[in-house]
Amino acid sequence: MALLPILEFPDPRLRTRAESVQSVDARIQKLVDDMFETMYDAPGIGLAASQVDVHERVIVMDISEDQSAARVFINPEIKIIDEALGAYDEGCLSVPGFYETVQRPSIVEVTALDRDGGIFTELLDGLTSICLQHEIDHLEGKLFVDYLSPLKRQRIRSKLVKDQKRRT
Ligand code: QAP
Ligand code: CO
Repeated sequence: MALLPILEFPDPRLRTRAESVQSVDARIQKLVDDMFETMYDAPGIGLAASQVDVHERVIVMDISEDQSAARVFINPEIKIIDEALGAYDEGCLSVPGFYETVQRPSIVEVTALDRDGGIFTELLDGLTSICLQHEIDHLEGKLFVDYLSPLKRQRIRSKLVKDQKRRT
């Protein structure tokens, strides 16, 4: 297993639209395992392959506190079941140190492939639903800061660029 470097906003590579996975083979399974290691190390609750500069439709998630609820979504498709929006203070490993309220539909149905390539359909609510929608946005090149006002987004951008310059 390997820790993968995480791209940070405003890196333009985060704007890439990810391609569908054609076959869930050993290469994809290794990517999934490396993504879990990277997410748990951070620590985070969700990670899209786009964030580690792999532009394929792979997401890992674990919203538990003890690494007991690992989930994999490959080529996820969601259907909004309830249009009612819920607000959640979202963060992102690609936007470290910032949490802002975002509104999204609360209940979705997802169809995806698992780590073995098996297809499943599941109704999701709560944080799992919010997190999956956030991660699917990554696969489209979209970030949670895109839902904020231009002023807030610019402030976050400036602070992160400054941090990134300090580190290099
Ligand atoms: C996405 O985000 C998410 O700023 C997953 O300094 C989060 O795992 C979706 C993290 C909340 C919905 C609600 C963020 C770690 C982790 C940071 C994460 C940080 C260290 C974020
Ligand atoms: Co994110």
